[in-house]
Amino acid sequence: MDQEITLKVGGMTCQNCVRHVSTALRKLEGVREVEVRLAEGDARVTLAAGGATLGEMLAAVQDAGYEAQAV
Ligand SMILES: [Cu+2]
Repeated sequence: MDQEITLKVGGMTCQNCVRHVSTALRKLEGVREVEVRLAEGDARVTLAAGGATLGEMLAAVQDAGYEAQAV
């Protein structure tokens, strides 16, 4: 079953940032869908069972140069 996970993302200032964060998350195992919202400063990830861990998602966003934390 798919899971919906929301991450708080800090440091995004424009649509390029949104794209960087989306791309980083989409590369992860089991990620089906990513919706990053600039105004809200969050990312909603739809994840297949057995996919990436929360830690991997946070690390991916941080490696892309943004702050991330679990909600
Ligand atoms: Cu930007």
